[in-house]
Amino acid sequence: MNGEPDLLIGGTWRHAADRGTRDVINPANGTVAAVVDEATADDARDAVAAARAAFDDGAWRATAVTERAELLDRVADLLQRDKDDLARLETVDTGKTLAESHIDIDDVTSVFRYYSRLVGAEADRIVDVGDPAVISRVVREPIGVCVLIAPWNYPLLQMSWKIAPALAAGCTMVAKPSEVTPLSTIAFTHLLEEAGVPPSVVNLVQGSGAALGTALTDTDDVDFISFTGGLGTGRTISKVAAEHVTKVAVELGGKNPHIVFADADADSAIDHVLTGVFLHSGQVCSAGTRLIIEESIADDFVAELAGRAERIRIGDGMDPASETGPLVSEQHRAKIEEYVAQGVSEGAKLVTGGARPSDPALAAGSFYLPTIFDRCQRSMRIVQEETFGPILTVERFTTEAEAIALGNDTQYGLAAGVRTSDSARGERVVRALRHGTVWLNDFGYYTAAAEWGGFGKSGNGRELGPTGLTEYQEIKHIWHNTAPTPAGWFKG
Ligand code: TXE
Repeated sequence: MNGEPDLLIGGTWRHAADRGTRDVINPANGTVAAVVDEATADDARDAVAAARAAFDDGAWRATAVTERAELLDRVADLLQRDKDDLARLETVDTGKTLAESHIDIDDVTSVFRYYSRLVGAEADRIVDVGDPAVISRVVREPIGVCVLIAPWNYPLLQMSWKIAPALAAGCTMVAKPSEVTPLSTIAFTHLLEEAGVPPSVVNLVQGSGAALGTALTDTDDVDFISFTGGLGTGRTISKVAAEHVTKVAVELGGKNPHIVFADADADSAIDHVLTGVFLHSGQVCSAGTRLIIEESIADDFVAELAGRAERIRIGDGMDPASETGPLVSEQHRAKIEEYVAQGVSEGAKLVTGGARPSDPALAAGSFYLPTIFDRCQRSMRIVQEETFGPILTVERFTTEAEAIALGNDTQYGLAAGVRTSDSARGERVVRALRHGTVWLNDFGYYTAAAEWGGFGKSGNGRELGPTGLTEYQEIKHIWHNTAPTPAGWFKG
């Protein structure tokens, strides 16, 4: 960063082979926040080769589980020691408020603590095969070399969901943060070294997915690819990996319904719908971007919501007065503007927003107003496609069956919210929704101990929870005959 080498390959920090760099932009004001090394495809190939050699060498994967668990705890301690610095980097890079970034670093810490405890408690499974001479057991072993590709909305958090279980399992890895937001991951990789991660176990490259993707994924040297990002990229990676029969886990975002029945607690419903969609300016894979509301309360609810949306304080994430920051980049704002124009042309009713803020103090940043479209139809692109910005669409229903049908009417299936004071109905609707996480009378919360991932085109595989560790493991059945005798099948 800023002249220091940023690529960690084979235990050595180095610059890009062609000395290429990238300006990392602070989206709150358009200034250059840092200049980082931009890896070449050859750098990425070197990183994969280093991870391969470190795995095949066997020393890391043979470390005692207790040793790896202690290492994860040391990482967690260092994260807390450097929390303020890491949070500042995250805010400068993504635009999110400093308060959110602090929460992110605490969440990253809890992921390391969780996998430390979980891997330390793992036990082999003994299988009774009906022969007292045979000890049959099922053990878990590291899957091998992992490529970990993260997006820009929760840069360190998303990366931690991959690195923590990969280390816990005994894998080696190449991490690639988003080229838009690499700063926290670079700083964090230094912490991993400080915590005692052996050379070549974690390798770090940053650069554009288009330039590095082939080197990272189109190879027999990688055993597992964990990717979080857009649907199109997830498809590309899955196709390439299929050629090599490489295991892939992909988390590809969502178009998440928030269903509000007329009997829901109004105050918390309005508050959670607002937070669910406008937190981090909507750049959240589980953002509740589709309000699906019972017709009888819809007019009043939307009017109240619009008033609250207009009072959200937008500004530089470093300013403690800001409640939400800018979009991650000018390019991303352009995409949001296209979606808003599309919504208008499709006939949705623009209730509020739909523009950049008029405050001249925000003119240099990629800010956009919280936007609400009422009277939306399920066929509209703004209802079906992940906009990944501060856009809420409103659809109305009159029956429970209709609410469920609307909630499931998406190619995605990452998350959903249901709000009702009728708990029997709440349970019925929760079970009927085809989404990976469903909140009943709450929204947005998660824990390191529970699985995260999607149905449908939100992806394959799960992160977090016990399954988030299993993804990084191969399962081996060991059959040990302690008193061998001839099988006696062939008589000659
Ligand atoms: O994602 P990309 P983008 C959604 C959201 C957003 C859209 C596009 O709707 O508007 O995706 O965002 C790397 N081989 N989500 O374009 O390109 C890339 O460098 C290997 C949802 O930023 O998918 C980055 O590190 N890697 C989401 C990562 O993939 C490749 C979070 C994600 O970038 C690659 C972010 C390739 N061929 C966006 N091409 C979520 N699920 O939360 C790109 N990359």
